[in-house]
Amino acid sequence: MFTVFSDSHRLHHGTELKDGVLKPSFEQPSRADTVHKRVKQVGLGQIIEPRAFDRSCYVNAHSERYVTFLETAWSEWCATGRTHDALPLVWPVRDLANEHVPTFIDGKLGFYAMDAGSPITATTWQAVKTSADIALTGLALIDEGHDSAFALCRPPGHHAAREYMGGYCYLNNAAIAAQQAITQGAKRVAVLDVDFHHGNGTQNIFYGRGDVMFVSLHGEPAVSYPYYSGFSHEVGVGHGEGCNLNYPLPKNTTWESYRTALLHACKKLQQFAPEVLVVSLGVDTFKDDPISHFLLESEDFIGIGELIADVGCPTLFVMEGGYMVDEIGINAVNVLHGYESKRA
Ligand code: OKP
Ligand code: ZN
Repeated sequence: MFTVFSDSHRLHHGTELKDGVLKPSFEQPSRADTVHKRVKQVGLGQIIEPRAFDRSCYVNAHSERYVTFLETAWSEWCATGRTHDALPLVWPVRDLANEHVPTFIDGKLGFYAMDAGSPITATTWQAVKTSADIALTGLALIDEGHDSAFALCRPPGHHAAREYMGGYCYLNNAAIAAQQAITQGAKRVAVLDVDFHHGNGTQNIFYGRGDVMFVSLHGEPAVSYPYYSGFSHEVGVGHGEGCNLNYPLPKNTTWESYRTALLHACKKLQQFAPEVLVVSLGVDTFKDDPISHFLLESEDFIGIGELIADVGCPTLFVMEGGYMVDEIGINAVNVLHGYESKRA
C-alpha cells in the first residue's frame, strides 16, 4: 500500500486548554512522525509526497467563507497586536445572533469554531492545506487503479464541519476526499469512522446526502467528546435519511463488543455498495490512549483492518486521532496490514 506523507505537518503545533490549564496540545507533530517511521520500518510500501490541489476541492466540502477565514485568520489576529496562538473565547450559542458573520477576528473565531481545541498559528494554514492535499493524493492513487492508499494526514479532520473547526481539526480531509470522488463521477461513496470520537464534522457535511453514507463507531456522547452529537437517532435528513449511521459505545468497550458493532457497520456498508470507501482512521480506541476510554489492544487493530476489507471495495485510509504516541505507529499500521492480508 502506498503512503502519502509530508513533513509540512510539523508547521502546525499549538496549545489547548485542558483541565483549566493551557498546555501543549495532545495533537502533536511526533504523532505523524511516529506513524511515518513505522510505515518505513515495516516496509508497508512506497511513500510519496502530496500533489497540490486547487482550492475549489476544499470548497466542495466546506463553505467559501469558511475556507477564506482559515486562510486569513492569522494575519487578522496579528493585525490586532497579538502574537500567541489564535483561539476563540466566545461562541454564538442558541439565542445569540447567528446570521451575520462578525467583522472582527475575535468574533469570527467563535463563529467558525466549535471549541477552543484548534489553535491557529502563523503556519497552521500551510499544514492544514497540505493535510487535505494528502487525502486528495490518496484518492488520486485509487482513481489510478490502486486498491488502497494510506493518507498520513496531520492535522486530523473529522471534527471539522462545513463551516467550523474544532477538536484539532480545520479542513475535513476524509470528507474532502469523499466529495472529490463524487465530483469525479462516483455514484456512491462511504465514509467509515473508527476514531474514538464521533466524526461530527463528516456527519454535518453529508447529513442531507444520499450519495455519501457516513458510519461512525465512537464513545457515547453522554461521556465522550464532542458530547452534542453521535447519537443513534441521528440518521440523516431528506435525501440523506438512512445514510447516517452512529454506533455510540460505552466507556471501557473491549474488542468483543467493538467487533460486533463493526461487523454490523461493515454489513451496512456492503449493502450500500460504495465505489470507494474512505476510512477515518483514528487509533485512539487503544487501551492506553490518554484522552479516550475504550480498551482495544494493539492486535485488535489487525481485526479492524480485516473487517474493513470484507466491505469489498477500494479503500482510502485517512489518519485521524491517536494520542498514545509510543504505540500509534504500531496500531495504525496493524489496521493496514489486516486490510492487506484479506485483499492481496
Ligand atoms: C480529536 B480526534 C478542547 C478540546 C477537547 C478534544 C478531543 C479531540 C479529539 N480543549 N478535546 O477525534 O482524535
Ligand atoms: Zn479521536
